[in-house]
Amino acid sequence: MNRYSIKMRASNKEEGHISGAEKMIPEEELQQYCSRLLERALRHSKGKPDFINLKIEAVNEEEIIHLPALAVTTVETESVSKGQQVVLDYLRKLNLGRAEEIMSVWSQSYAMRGAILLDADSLKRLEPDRERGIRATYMDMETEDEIKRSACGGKNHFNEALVLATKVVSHPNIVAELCISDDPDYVTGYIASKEFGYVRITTLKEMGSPHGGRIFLFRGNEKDKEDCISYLQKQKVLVHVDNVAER
Ligand code: PML
Ligand code: MG
Repeated sequence: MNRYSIKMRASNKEEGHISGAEKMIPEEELQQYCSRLLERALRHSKGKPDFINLKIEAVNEEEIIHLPALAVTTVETESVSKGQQVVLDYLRKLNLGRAEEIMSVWSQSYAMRGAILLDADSLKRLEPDRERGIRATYMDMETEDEIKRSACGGKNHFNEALVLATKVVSHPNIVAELCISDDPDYVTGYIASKEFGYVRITTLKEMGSPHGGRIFLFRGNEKDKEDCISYLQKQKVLVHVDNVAER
């Protein structure tokens, strides 16, 4: 099967980054997805873009690795502070001694297109370009389910985030990922790790807030860091989302 990667990003002068998306789809679906992603860029709750970039590249099937999706747990929280407490508890369960300090770095990711890559112990930021951050790319979901397939051109926060988190935390040097959506009308966020899977937290920010971003928590040496950045930005990954386990 001939597959193509599509990357969409949209921005404007006032807001900066507005929207971004990743797909890796069969050639027959290329036209349909380009128009869906364009639609998504034009109708985003963060604002009207004055710049839209659609990048399309052929993908060699042999380069793709296939991963099962992380198991999913949902924690219902009725306030932002309770949601943040859940994240803190998981950071501690992962033996991350500087959990509060890690949480306080999160806000530095809010205006970035990519994520912060943070040394989990020294709390040093490791991205070569700190304004842009590290963007995990070249990934999509793999599913036999026709309904999921046809829905995935529009934005499905959960499916897309589960795919991204599965790719990210599968790297041996990533300890965990933290995410709050930057979409003003979406308040569910998560902490993902190999140990605890994908833990959704239903309130991680106030409704209406455009502040969101990601931290990838890393543990390793300089060589591991180079491998990790290359994996996050270049490795092609398809994530099976059928039979997602609920914890
Ligand atoms: C985003 O806006 O890209 C992040 C979405 C987080 C999804 C959290 C969830 O619903 O599980
Ligand atoms: Mg967004």
